Amino acid sequence: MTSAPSAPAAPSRIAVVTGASSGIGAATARRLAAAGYRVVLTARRKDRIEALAEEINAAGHQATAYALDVTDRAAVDEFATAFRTIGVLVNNAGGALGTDPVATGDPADWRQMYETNVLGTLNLTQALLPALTASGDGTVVVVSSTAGHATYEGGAGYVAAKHAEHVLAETLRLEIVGTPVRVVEIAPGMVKTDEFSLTRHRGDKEKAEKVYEGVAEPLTADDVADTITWAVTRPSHVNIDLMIVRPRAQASNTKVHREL
Ligand code: 8X3
Repeated sequence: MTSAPSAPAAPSRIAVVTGASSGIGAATARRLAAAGYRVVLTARRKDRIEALAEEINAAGHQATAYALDVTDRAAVDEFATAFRTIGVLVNNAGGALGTDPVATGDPADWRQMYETNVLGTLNLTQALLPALTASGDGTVVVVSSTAGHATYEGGAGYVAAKHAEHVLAETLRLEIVGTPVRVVEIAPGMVKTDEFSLTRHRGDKEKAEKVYEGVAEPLTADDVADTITWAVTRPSHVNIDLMIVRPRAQASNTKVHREL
């Protein structure tokens, strides 16, 4: 006998996606909406998520936009009051700032990366856990990174933050076992998006592009969204603890095949 629903049991189930204004978050919102979720798009950039919600609704799916800074705990708590139950929370908001070594990295960058990646995930997860539990079948997704599983020179503050995010996911899974909530960690490697590398390199396009130089096919945001959607749409009793997802050309954080 098989049981592999590819859509949520109740079509009205809600999926909240953070960092939905671009990249992996936007692609995940599109895919979860197509899978039958009512998607709530959150990000700081209201115009972007409103445009994406319009696009999703025009395609016959359901989406709403809610401007939110995941580091603002009061705003996150206020946001959470809108939900009695939700099916899925995708903690995607975050990113990297700089490639400085530990010896000279700016503590302000480290703080900001910790705030967005780790405390942002903590804020949303704490605020929405009651609604996820009340759904009787909730899923928390943590979009971490391969930087959360091994380090590399210049990774410093980002690697530290992503390791913390990984540990948050693992600890939460231990603590809430027995409740109807799964914790799924998706750890992408090299993904070429419009903004990740550009933000990390503070707007320097040349440096941002060099990251992907000669790599035949880095992952796309949609590749990762596909993986997230697959994990979320497994039968309720199946918990995909962790998936490390890299392009074929990348064997580790530092071993990348480049055709130059
Ligand atoms: C992004 C992957 O290699 O830039 O999370 O750390 S990497």
